[in-house]
Amino acid sequence: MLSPRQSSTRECTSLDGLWRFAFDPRAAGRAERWWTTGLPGNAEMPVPASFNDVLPSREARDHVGDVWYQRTVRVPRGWDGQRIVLRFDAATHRATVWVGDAQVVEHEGGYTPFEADVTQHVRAGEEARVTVVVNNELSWTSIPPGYVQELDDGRRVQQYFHDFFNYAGLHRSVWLHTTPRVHVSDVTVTTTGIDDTNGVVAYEAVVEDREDHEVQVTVRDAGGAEVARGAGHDGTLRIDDVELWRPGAGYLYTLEIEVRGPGGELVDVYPQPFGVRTVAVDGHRFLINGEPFHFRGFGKHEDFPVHGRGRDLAVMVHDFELLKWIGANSFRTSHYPYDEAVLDYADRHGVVVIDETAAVGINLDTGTPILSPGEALTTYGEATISARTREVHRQAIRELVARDKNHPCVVVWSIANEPDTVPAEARAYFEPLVAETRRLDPTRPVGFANFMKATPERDVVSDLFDVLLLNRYFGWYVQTGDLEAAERALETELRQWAQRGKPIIMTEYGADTQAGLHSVTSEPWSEEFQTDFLDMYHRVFDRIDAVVGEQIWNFADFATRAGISRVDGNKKGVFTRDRRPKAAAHALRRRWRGGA
Ligand code: BDP
Repeated sequence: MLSPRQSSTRECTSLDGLWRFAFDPRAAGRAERWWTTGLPGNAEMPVPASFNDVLPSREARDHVGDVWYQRTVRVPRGWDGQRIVLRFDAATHRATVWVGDAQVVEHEGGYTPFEADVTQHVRAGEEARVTVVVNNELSWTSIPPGYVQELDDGRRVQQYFHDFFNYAGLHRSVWLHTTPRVHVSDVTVTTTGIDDTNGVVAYEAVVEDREDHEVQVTVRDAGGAEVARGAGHDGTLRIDDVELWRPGAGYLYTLEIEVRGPGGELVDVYPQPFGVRTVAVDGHRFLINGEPFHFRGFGKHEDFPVHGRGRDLAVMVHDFELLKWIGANSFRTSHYPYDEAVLDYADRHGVVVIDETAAVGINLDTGTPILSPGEALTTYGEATISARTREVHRQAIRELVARDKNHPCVVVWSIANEPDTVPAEARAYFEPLVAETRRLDPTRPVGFANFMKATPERDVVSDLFDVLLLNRYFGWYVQTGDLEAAERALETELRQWAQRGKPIIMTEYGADTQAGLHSVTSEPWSEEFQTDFLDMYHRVFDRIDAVVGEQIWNFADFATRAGISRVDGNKKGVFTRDRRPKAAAHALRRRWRGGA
């Protein structure tokens, strides 16, 4: 799905700001048709933001069920005759939208965009009422999964198997924008070859209602100069003296797609940024533009006080600057697709991204107290993770690839985090999903973040994937505090994985650390322990050639639901939740930047 972009034929207005808001735990609004009557009460809610921590109440934080957002928007007078589109960058975890009294769209999945053609429901120059019901429940057929527990006292409690708070609401921007009736509705740009001086890219543009219309494309360099041109809705283009997109130097071109009518008149123009770069796996090596790449960075979260998972450009830029400060060159969008502004920024600044779906917690065998469901359930089964879940997961992969395929920063698709890949059923579950990901995008390696219990002897799916993404906690969840034993266990297992002949990227390793807690004897939870723990992992990585990536868990402390192993959230951050460095941050900076 294309990002809304302005051009000489397209206009865009933001619907971000304060919206009317109401909690609706008993789903009364659907029965009472609140989209026709307005919302009860006088609460207001900022968009974008998670609603949970904005209002200081337990009910708000722990709300399970529907919440409603409503506002009016005046449609610009000059939009008469245009196709008008209402777009949500995300609604977590599902939403139904009305314009006036008409339902215009429904969407499942909390981290990918959706839109509706609302031309029939609005008039240029007049006001329109937009109402959205957002539901935050996780079920056995949602991605991520969960279930709602009904307590004896009538309360409903959301249970889930992932270790981050179930923030919800309109986390990302809302847009009203125009396109011409005949318009570009999709574009794919891929690099098909590079040599010392030239790059060849293939493009494919989809144009709606394009009878008698022609497509022309122009490639412009970062300064706006034309460097290649072509015609037709698909083709290949050669860029001489090409400037490659490289880690640390995110050079971007723009493919300008023009649709022209029968008389040659300009009907639509859509500018699509892209980078020229290749990605490949060769034995143990991970190659970007044919050169070995070593991932240094973190698993992150979209998480910050008060607005939860809400889009925040100040925090986003600050985080990127901290990545640069510490010498990181990459991160993983653990554990869901991030706001598109994050990927746009990474494209421009040459930051490498492992892009992950929201399929986290497909695992009822974690054994960790924070995640275990408390009942003896098996991961795969008719009543738990079933073929129906897999179809929702498949759709989540489709929407991720559709949104992010043109981002040069994205070099790996991670289709799940720590699923249960020990039982035989895991193979039947994952085989079609891997095939689907490759079909959708044959140009990028596919992986999933492997859980500690799925050792080389026990895991039944890793051979299906191109890269081995491993999450390991030797020295923390096992051999707690004993870094000597942990070092031996880590090295032994990594050497086993290395025999598979694929690149290994360590996508998680880390220790909870209370900022300000110090210890002469390097006790767990102290800043000294976190530093020693990471040093130990790095010693091991440096001894094993197959390890081509180190992404620490986590960039910053983040919110989780309450539990006996979480004190005000997960503390594995190298930065605190408000982005102050722990001692490990300085140690990492020395490793990753040397003297620089
Ligand atoms: C892994 C998960 C991650 C958790 C982390 C932890 O992938 O989401 O936050 O462990 O326990 O299991 O800190």
